[in-house]
Amino acid sequence: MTKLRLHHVQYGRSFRVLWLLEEIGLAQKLGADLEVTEYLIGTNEMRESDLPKLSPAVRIPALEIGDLQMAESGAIVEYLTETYAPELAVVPGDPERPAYLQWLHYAETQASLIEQLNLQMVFLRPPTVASPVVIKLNVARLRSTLKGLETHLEGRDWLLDRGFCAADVMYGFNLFAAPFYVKLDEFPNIRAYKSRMEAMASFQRAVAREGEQRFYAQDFYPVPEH
Ligand SMILES: N[C@@H](CCC(=O)N[C@@H](CS)C(=O)NCC(=O)O)C(=O)O
Repeated sequence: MTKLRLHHVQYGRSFRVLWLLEEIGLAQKLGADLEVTEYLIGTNEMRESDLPKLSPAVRIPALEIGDLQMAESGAIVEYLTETYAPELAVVPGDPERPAYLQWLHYAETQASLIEQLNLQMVFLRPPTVASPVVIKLNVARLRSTLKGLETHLEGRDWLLDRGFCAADVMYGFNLFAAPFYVKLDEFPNIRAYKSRMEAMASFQRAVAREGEQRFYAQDFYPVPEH
C-alpha cells in the first residue's frame, strides 16, 4: 500500500494540505490510508521526530507520498493540484495565472503575521513578556491584509473568476486563525467566503479529522494595554 502521511499541527498551515487531500480524495485515488501525525508546537516533539529529515526548517506541514517527501504548504498545494487535480490549478499561459500566483502567495504574507501573533500571545511563557508594541503593529498589519482580501472578494464567490481553486485552499488556515486577533465583523465578504468554505464536504471532513479547536486557550486575544 502506498504511504500517505501528513505531518500536522492543529490549527496550523498543515490544515491547508489536510483539506486539499480530502478535496482531491488522494487516499482513495492511491488506495492508501491517510496517516496524520500530529505534533504539539512548543514541545520537543517536532525536533525529536523524523520531521527534521523531511522539512528543512523543521516546520509543518510535511507530506510523504510513497518515497516523495515535501515541505512548505504552498509548494505542496501547487504540487498536489498540478499532479492530481489539474482542474484546481491554473497553468502558465492562462490569463488568470498571475492572479492565481498572487493570491496563493498572499496567503503567506497574512499567515506570517498570524504566526508572529501566535508567538507573542500563545507561546511566550513567563518570565518572558509579550511586547504590546509588536502585537499592536502585527494586528494592524494583519487587519491590512484582511482589508486587501475583503476588497478583492467584492462581488466574487472565490478568488478567481473560474471559481474555487488551489489558491482558495491556502486561506483554509488563515481565515480560521486570524479572528483570534482581528474580529471579522468589518469584513462581510470574508465572512461569506469562509461560509462557502465551511459548506464544502471536503472542508467538513478535514475539520472532523482535525477535531475540536485545542490550540487557542481563548476565543479572542485583545491587544494588551501595556
Ligand atoms: N512557509 C511555511 C511555514 C511553515 C510553518 O511555519 N509552520 C508552523 C505551523 S503553522 C510551524 O511548523 N511552526 C513550528 C515552529 O515555528 O517551531 C509553510 O507554508 O509551510
